[in-house]
Amino acid sequence: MQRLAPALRQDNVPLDLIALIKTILAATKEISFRVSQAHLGGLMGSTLDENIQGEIQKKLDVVANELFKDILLESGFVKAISSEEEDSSVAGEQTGKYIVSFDPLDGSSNIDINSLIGTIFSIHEAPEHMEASNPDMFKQSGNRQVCAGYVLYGPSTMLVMTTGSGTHFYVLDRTHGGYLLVKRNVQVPEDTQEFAINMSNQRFWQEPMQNYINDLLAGDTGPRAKNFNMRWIAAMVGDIHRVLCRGGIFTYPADSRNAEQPYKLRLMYEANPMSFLIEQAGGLAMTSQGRIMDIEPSSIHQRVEVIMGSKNEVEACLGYYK
Ligand code: AFP
Repeated sequence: MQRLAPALRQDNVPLDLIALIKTILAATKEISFRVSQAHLGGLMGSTLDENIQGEIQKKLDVVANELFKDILLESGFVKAISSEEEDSSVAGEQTGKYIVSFDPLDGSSNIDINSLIGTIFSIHEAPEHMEASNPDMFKQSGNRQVCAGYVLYGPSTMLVMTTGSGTHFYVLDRTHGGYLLVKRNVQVPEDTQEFAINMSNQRFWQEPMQNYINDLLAGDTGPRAKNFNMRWIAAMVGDIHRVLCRGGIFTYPADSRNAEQPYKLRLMYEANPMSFLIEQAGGLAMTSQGRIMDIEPSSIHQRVEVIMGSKNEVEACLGYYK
């Protein structure tokens, strides 16, 4: 099995980007260890603080964020970082070539039940002319990502990453301490009989999504003429990993629970990096209005509608919005 750096060199990834990726992965190895020890290390449960999203932070959210932030800012490679757990961007080196957006621990509600969680990251080039303290550097579409990935802290610690030359799977080999390439050029099957959505919000969805899901639920006697299975992990990393492994459609649609905020998932450190991975694996990553990666962001914590996964199923879903 190939080690990470030679695999990246094979894809002609620039050396400074490889160095940044290795820095990110050093943080994930430490987070992986802390996650495995959380019960023993007193890291279960919540803090008393809320993040900018109005969510109570878990102790592990805070630890993972601090680890990620410190290691990235000390590296000298990054001009700024933005995180789900930080109110605004945080300046790094003015000469840093890259900016990194991340969700240090996605799926926080799974922490206390010892279930799937992960770290999601997205890398863009830093605009040279801007000050490191300027959060406008992050207003770049997903199309301009130079690397995106996630690390899933599951039975194996897995890295799934793209630098624009396909989506590849790596596994953390604890015997030598590095990530090894286990699958190159993952392909999402074009068709599927599996969907992922939080069904408890059904009554709040818009009509097209109501109609689409009703037709899936009608099974082989309904208009789709086949039975569908449903899965929901409540951590986008886990749900998207399943879609990359065996196909499926994952959606978090607009809903009317909060009139001011119809979307749940965050563009910069959830939807964009996952879209890059899914598209590089032959899937589609859309809102009901167009490609997620075409969106020009207006703020770091912007939220977005998400419909992604197996190409033919995403197209079938979008057909209900026409
Ligand atoms: P947190 O990491 O803030 O807990 O959120 C996880 C998440 O953004 C995404 O990973 C899940 O798909 C989604 O929320 C789960 O949402 P529900 O609470 O509706 O299940």
